[in-house]
Amino acid sequence: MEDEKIYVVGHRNPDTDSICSAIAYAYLKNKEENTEKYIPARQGKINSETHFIFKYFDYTILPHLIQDAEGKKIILVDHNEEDQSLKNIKKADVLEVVDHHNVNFSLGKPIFFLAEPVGCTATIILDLFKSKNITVPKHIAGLMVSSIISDTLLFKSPVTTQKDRIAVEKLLKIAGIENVKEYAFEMFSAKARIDKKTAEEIINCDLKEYDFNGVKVTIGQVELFNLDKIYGRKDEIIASMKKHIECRELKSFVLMLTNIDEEYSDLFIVAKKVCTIERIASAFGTQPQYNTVSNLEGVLSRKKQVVPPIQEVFLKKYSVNK
Ligand SMILES: [Mn+2]
Repeated sequence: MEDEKIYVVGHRNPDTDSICSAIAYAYLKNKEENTEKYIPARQGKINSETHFIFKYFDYTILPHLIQDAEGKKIILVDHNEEDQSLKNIKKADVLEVVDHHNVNFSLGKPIFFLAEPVGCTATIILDLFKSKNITVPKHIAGLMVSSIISDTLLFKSPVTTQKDRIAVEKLLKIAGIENVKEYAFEMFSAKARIDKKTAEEIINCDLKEYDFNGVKVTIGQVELFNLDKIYGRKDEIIASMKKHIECRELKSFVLMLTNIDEEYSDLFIVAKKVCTIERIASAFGTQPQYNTVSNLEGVLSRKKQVVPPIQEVFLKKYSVNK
């Protein structure tokens, strides 16, 4: 009998870690079980940073595009929340989860669930390669090290742990990258080039949906070397964000504009109600100016520095109303 396919997939609007960890983990599982049934998959287009990485390592096989999980065997990497996962994920057979995010997951059976508070899924996967005694090939090491560089912003982000640094050191050698700073700069530049992108592409590049006690909010992030060009297109971007919350029936859209050079973020915020914009700004102890919160110094991580304060204000709102 032919082996049934098992799809390894990262989150919606996939970033580099979601794409590359799916590839790396599917590779590991196939080697371990001497099979080809594990298929790297993705939930959408790869971004310009991931595109650069594929080209750099001469990797040409895009993960298989899937959208509906119904009836499929699935392994989740780099996410575990239903809101960030495939359509009908509850109707799938989820076999494993390997992730580095907040755990928000329930299933009616025991599974292999590995979550570690490190900067990147690829860091966890490297451990698994080691524990199973499987060699990391050069191109996989390249994809994995790129994931860690991307998720930790080359160690600038507060999500970075010592384990991520050690993993990068090991993987750089296998991947044959000599100058990590230069390589990271090229990677980030590929992502930061927004000239040729439409407003819709810019806002969709890296966004995640959250359900804060019934309030659906999307939080996106654009990483840039300076924010001038994005402010030059502010009207267009705000319009596109408004359209997005209408289409997906969200309460609000927060877009982090992260200056990775000077290490701060501004926020563009749109919401159905002005008071919601104010509430979100209040999470950062400030008032919004024309849909904008400026100069959040040192704020680089959505997961650690933006999601928790916003979540807190929505929880507060609910406890007051109840
Ligand atoms: Mn990740």
